[in-house]
Amino acid sequence: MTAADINSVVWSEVRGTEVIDLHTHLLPPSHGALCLWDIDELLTYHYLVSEYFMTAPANISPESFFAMNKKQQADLIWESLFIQRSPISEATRGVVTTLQALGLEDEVDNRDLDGIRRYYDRYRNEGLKGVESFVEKVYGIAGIKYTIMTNIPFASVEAQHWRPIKKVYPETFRSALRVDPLLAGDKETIESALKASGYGTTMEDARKYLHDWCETMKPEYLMASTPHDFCLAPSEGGGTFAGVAKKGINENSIQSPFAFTELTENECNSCEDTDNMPSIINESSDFLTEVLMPICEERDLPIALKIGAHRNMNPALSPVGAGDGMVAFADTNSLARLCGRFPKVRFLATFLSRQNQQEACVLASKFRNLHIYGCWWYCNNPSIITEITKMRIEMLGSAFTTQHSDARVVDQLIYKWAHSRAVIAKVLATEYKKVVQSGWKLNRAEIRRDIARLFGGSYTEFMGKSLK
Ligand code: HDL
Ligand code: ZN
Repeated sequence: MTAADINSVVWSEVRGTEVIDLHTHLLPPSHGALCLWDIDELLTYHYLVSEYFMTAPANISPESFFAMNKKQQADLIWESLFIQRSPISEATRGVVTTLQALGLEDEVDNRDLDGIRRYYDRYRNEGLKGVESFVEKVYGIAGIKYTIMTNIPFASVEAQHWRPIKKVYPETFRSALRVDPLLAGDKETIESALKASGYGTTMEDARKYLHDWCETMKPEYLMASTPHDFCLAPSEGGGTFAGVAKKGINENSIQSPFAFTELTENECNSCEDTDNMPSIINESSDFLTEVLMPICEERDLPIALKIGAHRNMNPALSPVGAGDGMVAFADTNSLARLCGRFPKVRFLATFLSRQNQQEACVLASKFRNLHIYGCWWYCNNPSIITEITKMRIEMLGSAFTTQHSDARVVDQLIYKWAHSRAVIAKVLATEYKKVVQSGWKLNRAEIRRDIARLFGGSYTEFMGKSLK
């Protein structure tokens, strides 16, 4: 194969491979209003809300904006980011990519937002069947084998679709059981969820709660986004969640003490006030070692950790999640300790900080129970995807998963995958040319095999490899 051959072969193979989307916030049409789709949802994506507020006039406050309905919010965002300015950011360009792929070039050329809305009305007017056929169309355009959802049992608005009657939904949506509140020692959320479901609030109750939800949801994996910082509150005693936020380690459950920084008295006091409790994850907490890890081992269920986000950084923008996400450099040693301490548990991990990406590759090459995936959130931009993918190929070959969409709106699958495929294909072509120049002869079948691994095949192999 010549260099020119490689470009065209890699590009066509990347374009043609069906992907497994390891992480999204999508929910199926059966979940009603929780299934987000159409132009007004696209335009009010929290990334665009944040971008809008960088341009909004002073008399539009977040409060007044969030008091508007979706259509009014979308009108403001369209006018500001698409009419008064060119849509050159990743999230605005994504809307253009999506609309073009849906065949709306005339409406886009005419900047005809209401014309675009009329396109979507055609699906809406067919009710559930219309939404299902729209979702099917998007999966086809985006080349999706299946997406993995983010299912949160603590959110009653979602739990109602699982219990008492589990809604039927297609195999193209797989579940992932999100346990953030449990790891962050968010005792109010935990206790109210446990009590609301008729459980007590001991560790044993938590185990039963999690086992039962695993039976209900049959998740591909458990998941939690954890902030970058770990700290160890002085031990306080107590065995229920009431103590989790304050509790130190349970000496019986920790064989080798982790490196930790002792919280000072006043810092620890702040832990008691859940409103101001820092988003800490107590890596030595009883919950982690006595509830979460045992369940992952017992059920041979991997856990996906998304590391490095500070939540609620700007509460004014938080109603749609736009206030989240200070990118914090995380201590990857905590992940190393978890992988080393629980060798039978398989960990999937992705970091929010660009600065953590190289360490993540090193960890993945040291721990066979660790799989690195995706370019998460603020890393999900062409410039960063390029850098991360190149680094991962250099260090991990094809034993990782290049991308996940993190989509919240079904239509976003189109642009998030189209943009990523283009960037990843470019990086791959360069890497293949290097190996050909080094004297390795390649054929299309081998390139197709490697690309299938990078877009979900390595994940499937990792998930199929029990370490118990
Ligand atoms: O924690 C997460 O899964 C993040 O992806 C957040 O949901 C974030 O708000 C997001 O949507 N990023 O793309
Ligand atoms: Zn996410």
